[in-house]
Amino acid sequence: MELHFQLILAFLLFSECFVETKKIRGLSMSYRRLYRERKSFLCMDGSRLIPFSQVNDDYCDCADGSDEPGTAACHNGRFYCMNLGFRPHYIPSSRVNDGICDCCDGSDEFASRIQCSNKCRMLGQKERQELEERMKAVNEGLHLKKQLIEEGALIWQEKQTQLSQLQKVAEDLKIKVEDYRKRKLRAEAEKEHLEKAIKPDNNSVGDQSQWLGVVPHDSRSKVDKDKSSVIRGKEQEEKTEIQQGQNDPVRTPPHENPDKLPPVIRAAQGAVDSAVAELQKVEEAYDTVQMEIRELKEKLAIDYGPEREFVFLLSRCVQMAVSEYTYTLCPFSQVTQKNNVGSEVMLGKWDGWLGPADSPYRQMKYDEGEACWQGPKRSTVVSLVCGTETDLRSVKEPSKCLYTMELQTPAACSLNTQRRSIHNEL
Ligand SMILES: [Ca+2]
Ligand SMILES: [Ca+2]
Repeated sequence: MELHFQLILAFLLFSECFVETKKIRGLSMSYRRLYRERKSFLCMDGSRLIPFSQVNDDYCDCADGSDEPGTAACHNGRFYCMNLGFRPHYIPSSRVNDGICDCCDGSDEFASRIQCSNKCRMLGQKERQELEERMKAVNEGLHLKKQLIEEGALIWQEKQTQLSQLQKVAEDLKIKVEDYRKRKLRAEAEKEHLEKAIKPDNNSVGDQSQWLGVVPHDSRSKVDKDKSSVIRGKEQEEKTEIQQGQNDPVRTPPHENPDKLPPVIRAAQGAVDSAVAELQKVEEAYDTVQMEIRELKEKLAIDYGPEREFVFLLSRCVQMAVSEYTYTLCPFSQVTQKNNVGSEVMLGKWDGWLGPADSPYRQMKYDEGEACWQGPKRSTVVSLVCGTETDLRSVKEPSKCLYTMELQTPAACSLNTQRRSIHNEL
């Protein structure tokens, strides 16, 4: 009796299994509960209720194809490859029994004229090996990243020191500028004083009258005319003097020759000229230093990542040759393209990070490059990927005037990249 019961049970289980295999073919585990044998089946999109016998009966009943997960009856259906040992995935159900092995476990060709061998284990092994290698690379990258962070800290320190040195130089130059301005004013006052002292009156028109109005307009340096307003004021006076001189027939000298100036005035003029030249020199130096300070401050204001892991890139430019062009990326500065005859085109200046909110350091944007012929200004997007070297991996021009680059660097490695790469595989 008991044996008989067991036989019945075994038969029931077997038949259920048989029914199950037929019914649930092409379904993932999570979907199976929706296909439990009942009287009727509700299409996934809720559009129709059909008798359960019409599930996988090789006739498409549901508009969304959900009644035929295991056959090719619905054009929009999908078949689930279990692929044990590898990655499960869906294929369009039109590929079921089409004579081509699509699932690595061969399950899509269950009633086919061809025999598919199960390649899942082999594929899985290969993939695990690749993944392991990639993990190793990420770990190595993370190790290298630490060194780059240290290198970056030194560069950062250097820039800070450079800034305070430049600021000190600027302060000194500022004092010098003031000092040289005063010197110039003194020289001018001295000259004026001398001029007044030996200026002849109208009654004694002699040789000396020739130098009047000959304030060497042309011999004075250009700078003198352009620089401070003080000088401009003086020049105005002098010009007036010249005009007065010119209007007075007695005083107009025959030739404007500075050599005819009394030596003492000539010397005073020389002193003014050299004071002007010296002032110009220190003013130029001051402007240059100020510009360097501005540029340095701009560099120091850039976001170099939570651990300043990208600072080291300030001292690196990377290159890649693609057909007749050489592309150069100087991170946080600019991107250029040089052709084989040496002419260079700017593909963009550093604009900022472009990555998504959760990982902003995955992309850089360089824009405002040279304009294309009859087109927009060139721009470049650089994607950063984890690698054991800091180098360009690819350069492309996906659309006109827009360039994309892939920069691999250990600085882009993170535990997240590690997780992401695993996630992508599974
Ligand atoms: Ca059907
Ligand atoms: Ca197939």
